[in-house]
Amino acid sequence: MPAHETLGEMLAARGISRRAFLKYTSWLATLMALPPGMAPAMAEELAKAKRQSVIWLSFQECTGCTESITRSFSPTLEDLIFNFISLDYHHTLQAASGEAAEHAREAAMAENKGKYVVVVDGSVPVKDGGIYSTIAGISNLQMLEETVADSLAVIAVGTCAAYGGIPHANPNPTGAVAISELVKGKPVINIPGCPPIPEAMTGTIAYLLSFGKLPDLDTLGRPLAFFGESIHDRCYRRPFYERGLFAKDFDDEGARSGWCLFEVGCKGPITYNACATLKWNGGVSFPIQSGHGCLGCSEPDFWDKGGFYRPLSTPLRDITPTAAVAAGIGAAAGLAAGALHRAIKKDAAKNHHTVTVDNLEKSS
Ligand code: FSX
Repeated sequence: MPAHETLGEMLAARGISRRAFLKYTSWLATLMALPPGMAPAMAEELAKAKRQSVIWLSFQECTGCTESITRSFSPTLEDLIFNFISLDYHHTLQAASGEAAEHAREAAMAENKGKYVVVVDGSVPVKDGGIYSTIAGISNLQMLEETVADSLAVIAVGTCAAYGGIPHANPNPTGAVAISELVKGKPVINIPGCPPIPEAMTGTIAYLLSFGKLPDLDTLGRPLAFFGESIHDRCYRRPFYERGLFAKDFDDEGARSGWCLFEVGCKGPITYNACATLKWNGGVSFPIQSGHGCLGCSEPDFWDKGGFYRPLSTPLRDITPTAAVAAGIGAAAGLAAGALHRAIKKDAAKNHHTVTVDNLEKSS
């Protein structure tokens, strides 16, 4: 795509009609909970936008985040949006290597001073002067500091970049930290998930391009459009939870009947992400639909919290009904637990904090 070409021109050249483009922005606007009528404005602004320079840095990570975004269902308009940006530097995807790659990063920074977006995946090791991860002869810390200095904004993709992730897990031998702990004076958007949902990444970039501003964020810096509701809020197994119908084992009758996975450790009630609505692989499925509870990978310290197969709190387990009264007490327990979680969430919303394992357990 020529540098002067707008997205609208590029789409027209590829045979994408305005109607199809409007359909896409309507979907995106709905997804991001924008007010009615914003879709045409979004289409207009996005069509006028020119290439956005993006510098993508990968530090301590497993490359799952890049795998996720590159394997979004293709070909789609999301791909075009991604093609539309000028991805000037990306450790995994760039053809250039060595000095040529570093020159590309420096050139992009010089040519787009104050305008480029830095996407970071992976955490940064700061112990012992940051020697545990170096690229191009400099520490990750140095590369981050010099790259963000003249940027417009920073997007930390993946749980490693957003909170430290697995490299930060106890005993954290490299002193891994989150990007937001190191970047000062620039806005940082967190898109956690191990890995994050591709549409949460492309949607956030599209929003930045369309409106030239950050989307609404929660207290953890996550776009509310994708992280405003818990997995539990939108889970298709929720009716079973409300009725007190829980799988006790991954191979019992409840599991085979698709009942709620709360008692086999699902972290859906305290995990904020769009897995239950956007799903994965083009909307095919998500872990809970495949029979496994949510691990809570888009929340801070999910790895250290562990307990992947332990229920979150005790009220349901403690009053697990006997067969004789299963129907009555089971339903009541489910309703009580539902009420408890709703009360905690209401308090969280009122006080602008996120429901975590700690405050859920404290309240139980
Ligand atoms: Fe971390 Fe991403 Fe998990 Fe992996 O880049 S969020 S380990 S999916 O790759 O950083």
